[in-house]
Amino acid sequence: MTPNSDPTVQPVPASVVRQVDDADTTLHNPKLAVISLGSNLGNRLEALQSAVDALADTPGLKVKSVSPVYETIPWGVDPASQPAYFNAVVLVRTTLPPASLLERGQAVEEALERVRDERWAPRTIDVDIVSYQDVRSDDPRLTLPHPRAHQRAFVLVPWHDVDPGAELPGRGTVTALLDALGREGVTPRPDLELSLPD
Ligand code: A4P
Ligand code: MG
Repeated sequence: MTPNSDPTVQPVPASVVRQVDDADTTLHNPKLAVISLGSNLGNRLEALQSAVDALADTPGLKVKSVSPVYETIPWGVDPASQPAYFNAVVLVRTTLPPASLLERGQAVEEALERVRDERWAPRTIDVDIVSYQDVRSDDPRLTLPHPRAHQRAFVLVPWHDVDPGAELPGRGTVTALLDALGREGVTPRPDLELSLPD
């Protein structure tokens, strides 16, 4: 189903990870949040890029890194029933509290004309908050960390690219989670690239 699904294809080297200067001090006491982007309808790359741009345009938020793009087999549904996803992970520093960050993510989804019908239906864009610093929450409106992130190579692989030492609060390191889970169904697309707005 994926055009580039050769299992011998190696992950994209970290050198292509888009990153800005760590010395950025324009936000006062920002928190680090990890955001997962997914699209499997319409122009998938354009949707991911629009989401990155909209996040970067958010007051109180700076995009720190943008991962390479991966083509991924739909998770949670019959893989033959939906188009393949493009997935990426964005690291942000933000002074927005978690609820406001979720609201902003949902506004980005609305702006990209995402239609909400059944669960896990194809979508132009999905913006999920994977983690927000070390915050833990069971609130169904915003569960932190994201309750399914540890089971999803399409989240862990690009997250590992942008932050190889990352830890999923309560679940362990991303490296260990990936070692246990494997990278099946997650194919690098080195021909595609997301840019980080200036
Ligand atoms: N919500 C709770 N916690 C969070 C969080 N940490 N981040 C609530 C974002 N939202 C959170 O989400 C449903 C509700 O979850 C929201 O009202 C929000 O308050 P939704 O985006 O409206 O619906 P959904 O995305 O269809 O449901 P769900 O359960 O969030 O789905 P997932 O888990 O996001 O999975 N396969 C591949 N290969 N790639 C993908 O990107 N994505 C999904 C969606 C399924 N399969 C996929 C992919
Ligand atoms: Mg979602």
